[in-house]
Amino acid sequence: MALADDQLAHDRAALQMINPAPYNAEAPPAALEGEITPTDLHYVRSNFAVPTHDGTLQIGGAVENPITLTLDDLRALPATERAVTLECAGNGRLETRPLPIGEPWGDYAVSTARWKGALLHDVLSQVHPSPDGVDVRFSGADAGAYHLNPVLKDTNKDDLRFVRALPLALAADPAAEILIAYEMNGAPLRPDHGAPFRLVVPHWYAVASVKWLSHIDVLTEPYAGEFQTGHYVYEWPDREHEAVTHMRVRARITAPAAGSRIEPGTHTVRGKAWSGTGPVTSVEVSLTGEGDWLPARLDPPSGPYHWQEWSFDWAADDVGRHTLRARATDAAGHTQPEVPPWNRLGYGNNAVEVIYIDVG
Ligand SMILES: Nc1nc2c(c(=O)[nH]1)N[C@H]1C(S)=C(S)[C@@H](COP(=O)(O)O)O[C@H]1N2
Ligand SMILES: [Mo]
Repeated sequence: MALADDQLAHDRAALQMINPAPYNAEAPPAALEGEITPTDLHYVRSNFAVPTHDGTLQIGGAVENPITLTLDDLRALPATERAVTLECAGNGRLETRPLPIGEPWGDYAVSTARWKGALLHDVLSQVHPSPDGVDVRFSGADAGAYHLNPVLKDTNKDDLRFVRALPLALAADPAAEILIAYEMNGAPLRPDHGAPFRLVVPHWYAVASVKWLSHIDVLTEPYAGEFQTGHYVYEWPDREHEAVTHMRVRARITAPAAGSRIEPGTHTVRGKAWSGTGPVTSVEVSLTGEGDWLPARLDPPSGPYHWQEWSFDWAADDVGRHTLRARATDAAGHTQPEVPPWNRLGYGNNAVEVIYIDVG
């Protein structure tokens, strides 16, 4: 117990804690600098305390051949390793107006790690899902009291489990490369990131990537539950609600640091851009408010599921305060809006980032 606490304290030391229990923390700015975020700097989002896990994964429901797998069984399957950008759907909530309820994430609930594991496809093909299968349900080992609305205490629930589902057609698709991951950046998963194994669903907001995975069940009816149809839904004021699925296109500026002071001269503005409906095809920079958008250099993707680097040489010769904006567009034609449409729970805020830099 003491050992586990020491490990958790060590793992959490470099993060910006926003809630101690359940533990939620943003990444520091350095997490976005490299191509891969070191594990110590990867953001953490958990709805419940880190659970104990019995080390098994039970796969059943509407299947011909239910099985129970251990970590060793998963390791014995062909391994796939992919760099995957995970972003919380609530990232950017703090800039949403009016401010919604929910964890007050700034803009650092996003990180990229190398995840290694077995393909979900390979595991599902061992159990032979029923042709009537519709959804696949993934249960975490974590459960507890859940504050549906911290203001209205009477909406609390005493005992909820973290459960999510994906359509069977997606879950069983080998091309989707959904992983049951047991390694992160070359080491066994740490407790905050879902040890001993978790789902990693590329391109989706990270709520789909169920940590501490304990059960997988094929369902013949669409799944409904708190984390699927209660939360993680875009509640638009003026149109049908929609499920939170793919990450929206987004660019971040990583250098120069927002609010910093730099010497006059030419500086390279750098950043990252990603999209769940990507790849990103262009990033543009604006040096004014209303006005021209100038093309930035965009590195080609070095893998299918992670952020791309971009840069722009800025002749910052004039002393004074300057504004910088960066806007990404993806292959599906999606572009970042200045002001995304508001939704009640504050998901998917991919507004164009605005920073200022003082020159001189
Ligand atoms: N079992 C379980 N899985 C979970 C969650 C959770 O609370 N419980 N949170 C989800 C959410 S909302 C996010 S953003 C990601 C965060 O993954 P990370 O903590 O490894 O960054 O885990 C997802 N998987
Ligand atoms: Mo999230």
